[in-house]
Amino acid sequence: MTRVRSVELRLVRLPLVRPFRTSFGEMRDKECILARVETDDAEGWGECVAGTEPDYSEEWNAGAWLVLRDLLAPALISAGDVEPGDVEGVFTFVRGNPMAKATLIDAFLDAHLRALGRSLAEHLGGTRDRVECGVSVGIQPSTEALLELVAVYLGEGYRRIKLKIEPGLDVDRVRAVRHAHPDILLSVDANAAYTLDDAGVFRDLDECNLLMIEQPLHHEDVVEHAKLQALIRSDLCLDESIRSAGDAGAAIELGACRIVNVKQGRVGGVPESKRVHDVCASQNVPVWCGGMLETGIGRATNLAVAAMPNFTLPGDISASRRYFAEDLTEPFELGPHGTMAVPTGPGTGVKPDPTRLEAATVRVERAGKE
Ligand code: NPQ
Ligand code: MG
Repeated sequence: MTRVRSVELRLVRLPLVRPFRTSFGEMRDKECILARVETDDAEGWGECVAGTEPDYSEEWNAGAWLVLRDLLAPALISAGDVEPGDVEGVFTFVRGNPMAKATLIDAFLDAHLRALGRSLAEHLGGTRDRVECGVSVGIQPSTEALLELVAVYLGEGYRRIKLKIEPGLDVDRVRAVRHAHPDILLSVDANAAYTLDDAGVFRDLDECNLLMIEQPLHHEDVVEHAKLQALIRSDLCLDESIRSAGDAGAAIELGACRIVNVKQGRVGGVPESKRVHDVCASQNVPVWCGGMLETGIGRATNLAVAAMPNFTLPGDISASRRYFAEDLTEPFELGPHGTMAVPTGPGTGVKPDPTRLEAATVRVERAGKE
């Protein structure tokens, strides 16, 4: 049991090395909230996966900032002595807002594990010390540019290529990549841009021998995904539609997907991501670790999550240099065979570099006593 003395919120901005375009828009910078939680025993860090606009999800930085500052941080501080298992309960008075909640749930867990000298991966029952890395390739201005970038990433050793698609920029582009690389693990992610009327697109994609098709349809519609899954051979994977272990169990029971993308922030934190992992494992549904172009803080968390045994497919966990000229932590790099080492230090095993953190900071506010 320990008491949270203070919570520091920080909005940071890092330029991306290249723009990242998805079916919902283009990003040139990564902008996110970092929380630093100080307890009686240690400090911990959490990274919020919300973005600058409510597009991927209904949460966004401006809203998450207020939820964190005015509701969640004060509740955590006034809760008195707590353990990691209590924090989700402290936050149930706020409905939804999983990304904001995850920030403090993870930061408190990090502080708790640092005080104990235990790593997050060990705490989660991780069974591997390196994880396989994939890369998510944004929509490119041309097929030629796409082929060039895919070749660069394959040259760096990535084990799986995921292509972002949207209506009109799908079958031809995917075919071209498959033709150039007949044997790679290749998947696509539509970020909810299609409807069941587009089933023909997915029938055509069946010919491309894809590892999976991620979130083709509306973010709230699992029934339609079940209908689409029945029409095609490729495995569907759900991302946006899965916000909890309950959602995962329901989607699997309905036949809406055969693979699940786990993002700790989307499901409300590391503890719920373990529950999603466990539900999927019990149904023999493989999972993999999604990504939100996190800084090194969030990436370290993702690596620990991906060390759990049912994470059997390569994650959207890429090297720091795929995203940023300079990360906030020591850079993460790809090692042999496109794998990355799971941090072994206490908690997430990483902390931001104070100078780079200061340089990236747009805004800071503190809640509670120093
Ligand atoms: C996905 N990630 O799997 C997401 C899309 C994404 C690596 O493809 C801020 C807000 C940053 C939303 C980065 C990848 C984001 C974001 C990526 C969504 O669908
Ligand atoms: Mg996705």
